[in-house]
Amino acid sequence: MSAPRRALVSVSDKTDLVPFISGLVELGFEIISTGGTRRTLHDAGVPVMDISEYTKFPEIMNGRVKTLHPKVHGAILGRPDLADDQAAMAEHEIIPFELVVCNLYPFEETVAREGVTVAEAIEQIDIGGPSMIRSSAKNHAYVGVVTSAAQYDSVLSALKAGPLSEELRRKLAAAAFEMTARYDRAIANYMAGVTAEGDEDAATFPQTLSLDYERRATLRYGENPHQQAAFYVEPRAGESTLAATQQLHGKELSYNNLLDLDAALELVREFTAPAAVVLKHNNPCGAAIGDTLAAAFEAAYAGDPISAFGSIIGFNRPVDLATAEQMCDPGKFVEAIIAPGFDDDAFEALTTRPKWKANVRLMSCPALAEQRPESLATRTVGGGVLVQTRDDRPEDPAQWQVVTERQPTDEERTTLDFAWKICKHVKSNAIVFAKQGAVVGVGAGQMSRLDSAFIAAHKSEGRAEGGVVASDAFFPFRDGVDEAAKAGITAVIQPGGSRRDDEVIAACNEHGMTMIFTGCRHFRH
Ligand code: 93A
Repeated sequence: MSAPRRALVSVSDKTDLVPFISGLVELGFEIISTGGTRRTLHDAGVPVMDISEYTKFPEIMNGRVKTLHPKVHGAILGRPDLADDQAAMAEHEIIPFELVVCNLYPFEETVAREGVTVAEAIEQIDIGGPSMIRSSAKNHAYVGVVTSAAQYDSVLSALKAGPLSEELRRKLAAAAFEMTARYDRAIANYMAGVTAEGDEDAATFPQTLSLDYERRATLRYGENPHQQAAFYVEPRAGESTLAATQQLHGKELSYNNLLDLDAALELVREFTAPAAVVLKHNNPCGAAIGDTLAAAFEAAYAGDPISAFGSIIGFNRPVDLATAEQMCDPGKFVEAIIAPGFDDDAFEALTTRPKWKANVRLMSCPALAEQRPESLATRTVGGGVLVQTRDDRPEDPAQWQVVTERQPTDEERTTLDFAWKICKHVKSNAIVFAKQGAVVGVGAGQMSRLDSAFIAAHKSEGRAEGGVVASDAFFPFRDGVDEAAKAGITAVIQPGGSRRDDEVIAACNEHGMTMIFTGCRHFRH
């Protein structure tokens, strides 16, 4: 008589377990389980044998040792068609498992909870489960290993058609090793945090940096059509991140779209008043706040309508019909829009009226206004990764210093504050001209601050009269300020800290300008 078909089942997360295991029983499987799993199955009327009945060894130490037994691992690792293994199995009354169903103690969920002690966390480190999973995955030539409820349906239907194929067993094994690797990475990260207590550097920057991201999508191409690309996301990405954003409509997102959408998201949530930002190549070419979203959009798009053609738009309020109508204007072309949501009539307008209606990507991020969860910003360099904390220190205008003879007017102060927020999101050297809550000229990514000032002045096309300028880092010479004065700018905001601050302050006083030092630089390389 051939050995019975056996499945070993030991799961912490019992979601969808009963129908799956009932299906196995119908196919003739005998089920062997650990304490809690056995109880769940037994209570649901599924015939099941306790693991200790098979091992003849009780679960001990409050469950710390329940499956760590040679009769369990022999039954998983044995190769029934090998003479040596066969002899060992016969001698020790080991019956092979065809299937192992196991998921692990919820370690990550536990340490994510507020106020969890180290002892509680340690108790949630599963030892027996990963051992069984790794044994099964190693011996996948004979054993199918199921590590997630998401696999139950496909495994059961495959089994209904016959024994699991080599290909499926291999896929399940790969998924199993992926899972245990992540599980151990989470434990290692937690332990590194525990041992680093009091050592701020080590607490922020773990000894080993694991980029444990999941592939969300392969993209049509990268920055250019000859480059391949994919989008990976953190499994626990926060609600306010690009990863949590839903595409409601439009063409497939490109690599560059994703970059610009992220930049739009980060920029627009700087504002509490209704705001619109217009992004091109990762820099804002327009941005504005207004009494209404439609007014903000109109002013933002008007900042640089030529550059705005084919742009990515970000809003910090759900898009309403009035704003959508503005965007549908025949002279405008929008690639993608990100907002906390879209009113029904606005959605209808954007997806039926403009020429670009079929393609425009509509992205919804309901939690857009919330701060991005604390995380590190990474960037690759040849052979390595640079890591820094985000440039998200809250600004405190109470600490800003007016360094000129003239104090800013209320209107100037509001626009200086606005321009300073924009400036932080512009590639260095960044110069932003703004007026009445709207950007009128941006000089981005130049190798000299003066060139950025020239460009901002050129872009403002005479509209900077009475406006303000923000500079992401100090003016090293007075020339940048002189250039702004020529364009009609009356107020300046910048970090200060140059050896020639005196020269720059004197220039402002000469021009009758007012200037604020923020004491905080916002380079963006
Ligand atoms: O404490 S353990 O590391 N020791 C073990 O021998 C062991 N065997 C299975 N944890 C162990 N398990 C885990 O118990 C499984 O990975 C599963 O998550 C859980 C199922 O326990 P129960 O069936 O009692 O609910």
